Parts: sequence; C-alpha cells; structure tokens
Amino acid sequence: MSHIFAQPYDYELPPQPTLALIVIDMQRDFMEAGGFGDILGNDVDRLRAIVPTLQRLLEGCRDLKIPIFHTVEGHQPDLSDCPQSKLKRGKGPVTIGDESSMGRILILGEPGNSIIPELAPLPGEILISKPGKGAFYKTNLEPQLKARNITHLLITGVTTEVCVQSTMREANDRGYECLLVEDATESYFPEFKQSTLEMVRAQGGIIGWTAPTEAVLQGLKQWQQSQDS
Ligand code: TIU
Repeated sequence: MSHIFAQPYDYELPPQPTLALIVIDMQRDFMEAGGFGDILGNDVDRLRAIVPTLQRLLEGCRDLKIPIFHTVEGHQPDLSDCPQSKLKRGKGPVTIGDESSMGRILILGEPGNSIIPELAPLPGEILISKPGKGAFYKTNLEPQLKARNITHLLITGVTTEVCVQSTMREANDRGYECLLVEDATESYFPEFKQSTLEMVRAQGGIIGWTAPTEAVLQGLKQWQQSQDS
C-alpha cells in the first residue's frame, strides 16, 4: 500500500485510482489586482505566491491521469442564487454583482470570474460553479465524484479558512478521505491559514490530513510504480 507522508499520520493511497485533485476558486476575483479581494483591501500577492506550486502539482496529477476538478465561486446575473445575508454581509466598498474593472463581481461568466490563465483547466477537467463557500452546496460535485468512484481527495486553492476549509468539512462529512496540500493553499491572513492546517489535522485527523506538495508528489510517484508493477 502506497502512502503520502502526512500529518497527523501517513495518508494511505487507495489501490485503485479513486483519487481526485480539487482546486478551489483560483479565480481572478480573488487573485488579481482590481478584483473583489483586492477592492476589499486584501493583499492578493499572498495568494499569487502559491501559483507555481499549484502548477507543479497539477502537472504531476495530469501525468498520472488523476481526475482534476476546478471550482469557481459565482452567482447568476440576477443574483437569484445569492442569499441576502451573503449580499449584505461585509459592508465593504462593493458587493457581489457590482461593477469592477473585471466585470460584475462574483458573477458567472464575467472576466473576473474566470480561473487565472496560469491555472486554466485543460480539456477533460471538470469545472464546478458554486454559489456557496463549500463546493458541495447546490452543485453536482458529489454525483460527479460518485460517477468516477472517487473516495480520496487532494484539496488545494483559496482561501484556506473560507472556501477550502468549508469544502473539506463538507467532503469529510460525506465520507471522503481528504488531504489538504499545505503549500498549495493560501489565505489573505497567514494566521488563519496556520490555524486551519492545525485544526483539520488535530484530534487524530478530525477532518483529514495535511502534507506539502513535495510529499504528495513523492507518494504519487511511488503509487504509480506500485500500480505499474
Ligand atoms: N473562495 C473563497 O474563499 N471565497 C472567499 O470569499 N474567501 C475569502 O477569504 N473572502
């Protein structure tokens, strides 16, 4: 049995390819100057720092034909899928649906809602649009995973304590074995990222595992070799 060296203990890889990579919300709204995150006063360069690492992980997973799911957080143009609570919360200078230099904020199909070009999905990879923070809420992610017999998830993306953590908790409750890739996720708040890593793996892995990209790629290489032999 192959494994990834992880915390709080090794993450056993399943004998059959039932593992998927999930990349959460690497969209321009959160990642680029002029986007929602930036307008709200956050330092988007903190998030941009993980892009090369995520590219490396994507490349490794693509080489191994691991299914890849990308998500974006976004709403219908008429905001019919956006609760008033979400629309009004924050009391920032702008809100969802307002105009920005990249089109309407967090609206599906607008330029700002697309995944940054460096991490654009390739043909055959699955794009999930989600109205909530978690990727399971009001999406077809679960049927898509079930159709592929996926039981194990590598989870990455932004931001660690918001959409990434929500998704990992939703996945854990549905029985998925989740590993959060430590250096392929980031937050506008370093202390929130650190706390999230610690809380998901606390109490014997209450929500799942964490490991750095290098350990994930090493484990996957060993896994491939064991499948080939
Ligand atoms: N994708 C995601 O995390 N959505 C957010 O709104 N994150 C914040 O940190 N604001």
